[in-house]
Amino acid sequence: MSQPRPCRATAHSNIALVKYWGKRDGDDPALNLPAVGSLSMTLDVLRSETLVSPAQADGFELDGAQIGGKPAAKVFAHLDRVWRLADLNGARPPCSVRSTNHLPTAAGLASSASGFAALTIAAAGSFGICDQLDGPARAQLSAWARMGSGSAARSLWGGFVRLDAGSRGDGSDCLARQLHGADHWDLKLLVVHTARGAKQVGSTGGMESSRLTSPYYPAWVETSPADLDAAQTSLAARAFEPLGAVMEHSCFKMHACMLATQPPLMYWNGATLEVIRAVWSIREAGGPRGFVTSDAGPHVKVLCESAHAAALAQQLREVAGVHEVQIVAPGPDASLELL
Ligand code: 2P0
Repeated sequence: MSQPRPCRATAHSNIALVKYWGKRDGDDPALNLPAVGSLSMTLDVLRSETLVSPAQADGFELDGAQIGGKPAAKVFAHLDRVWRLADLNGARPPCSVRSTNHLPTAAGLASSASGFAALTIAAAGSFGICDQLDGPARAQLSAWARMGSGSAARSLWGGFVRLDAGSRGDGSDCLARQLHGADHWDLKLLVVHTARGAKQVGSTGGMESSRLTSPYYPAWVETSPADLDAAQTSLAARAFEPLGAVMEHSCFKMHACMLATQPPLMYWNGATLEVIRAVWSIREAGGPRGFVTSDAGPHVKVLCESAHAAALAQQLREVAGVHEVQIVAPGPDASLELL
């Protein structure tokens, strides 16, 4: 290959209904193998668009600003990884990477999921590895995206996606797959913003710290497979209450494990708790039913049936400390465009 081709990829963010937290101990860290499987919903409006094109020297632009330092180094290292994994000869040619995040970056809203998925796809297209995302290419790129960021493996597909932890040391059974397309079930996720700006402790360091110090970590890993299977069954049957219940359980187990980490990982703020309590009291009072989840950040995501979304969103906008409530639907597959 002489020159990279200009290619653009779009990948949508995803929110785990059953969470990933922790990496497998003892296997090659470069493979970034999760200790637990996860199940996610891909989101329609929250997405990353990434353009990879030939350049005189490596450059990374995010939302129109030149970026250097660690974030840029991670991007270039991922380009090197894709180059190496594709068995391409010689040195990787320099590339310009231009990304737009249609979501807040590094605030616990899965920007690394959509970002690394889009980067992987755009790089693969640019390096001539694939022209379109057929089934095998999508599965291959999902595994490569995972090496950049675990949750990115799920953003290759739209709808509802399961990522299995697997057990083989080479990661060959750590695979993501689509369980259902976006039209399987008319659900909505309310993204309740309770803060602005980036989170303080990144996920990668946080989960490693939990593995090393949280006494609840072994229980978290041991009980996760049952949650995954229960969620998959409820999802297939479109059984809302059981899906919501297991989703909340997975979320609170993960946060219990985080809280028992030394030093504690507390990603919430006061408004996070107010929103959780509001969702519960509305539900208990027979109002629009929602179930909560939250990630490595202070925002709350509320799963509800479409018919209840607008009314529930309106009530949550009135909770003190809430900046914004977005109503998000299941989103589409990631896509690739040769320019
Ligand atoms: C998830 N999170 O399943 C969980 C829930 C955060 C809490 O995946 O180290 O950025 O790059 O593999 O994918 C965030 O972790 O971590 C995440 P790395 P990633 O969505």
